[in-house]
Amino acid sequence: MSKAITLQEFIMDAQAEFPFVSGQLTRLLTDIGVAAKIVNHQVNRAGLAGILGESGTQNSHEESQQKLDVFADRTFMRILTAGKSVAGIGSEEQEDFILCGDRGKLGKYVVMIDPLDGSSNIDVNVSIGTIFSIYRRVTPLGAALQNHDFLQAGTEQIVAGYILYGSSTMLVYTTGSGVNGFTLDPAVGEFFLSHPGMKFPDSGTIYSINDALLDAAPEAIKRFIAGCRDTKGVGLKGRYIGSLVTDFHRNLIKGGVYLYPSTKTNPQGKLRLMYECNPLAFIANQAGGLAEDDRGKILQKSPTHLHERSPFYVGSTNMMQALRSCWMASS
Ligand code: P6P
Repeated sequence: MSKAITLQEFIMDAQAEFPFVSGQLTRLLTDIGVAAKIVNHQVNRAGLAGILGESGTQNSHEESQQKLDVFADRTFMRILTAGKSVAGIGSEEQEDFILCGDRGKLGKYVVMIDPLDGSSNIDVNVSIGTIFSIYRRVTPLGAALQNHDFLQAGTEQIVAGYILYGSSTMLVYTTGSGVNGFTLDPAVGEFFLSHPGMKFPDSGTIYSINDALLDAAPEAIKRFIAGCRDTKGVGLKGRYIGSLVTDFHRNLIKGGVYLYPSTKTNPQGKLRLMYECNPLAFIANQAGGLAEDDRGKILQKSPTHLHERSPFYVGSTNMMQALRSCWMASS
């Protein structure tokens, strides 16, 4: 029986292919794994640790922060800063970019992160997740970080990944050479390679959308969902958990499409471009799927603000092409 490969071994093997690298990315990926284990431990005991519920504070979007939101944000900030590979961090839980100070002065990377997405599900024990993107800083090492170090198009991502705190805890990420999934074995506190070379099935039977948005959504979305429902026995299923990482991961494994549309009241939808849409779009593309907004490609968008929103449609190629046909038919 072949030896199970740990996340650390996988990361080190990947670095060996690039003999002249500094090792900062290896350290950064390792740090993400460590932070994930610490957050996972708290998520798994949320009901016991007095860490359920609201923290009494609000994030920059005036959304009440769950205690675990704050814990996850502080944990990733602390560990990524200590690792000295990161010069700055953009987080859903922080109004502005966070500079990593002296420790980050020679850091080659900036990180965009949603520390705990779907946190409104914590108190009802539904799976939640962390989503992250890694970019190379644009300004020279040692120089003061500028906005354009952070506000890069999704095509510039070096790494994108998510942690799913579910029935098991998984770390799924890509460095641009495919998508690999690692499952945490809590008995030994290690992530082991469990899902090498993850691929979206070309087609799927699942569509994921908040049905309450449909009346206010674009005609193309209404047309697409009507088509999903008019299956004449094909048997498409509506599955929507309301936790983006969980909905995305299920569709990645089984085949399907997730839609968070623009609406009349929210023309840019709800999801955030930098730390929700772009990382999952990079992963989707690397897994043979497609990801778009109302006008097509999402990774090419030039961001103007850390917290800007974007309509987001992502999933199996054949289903996304059917959605494209609905946009064409509605134009
Ligand atoms: P709605 C959670 O707040 C989140 O950002 C995603 O995890 C989730 O897919 C979406 O919002 C749910 O939004 O409007 O359907 O409750």
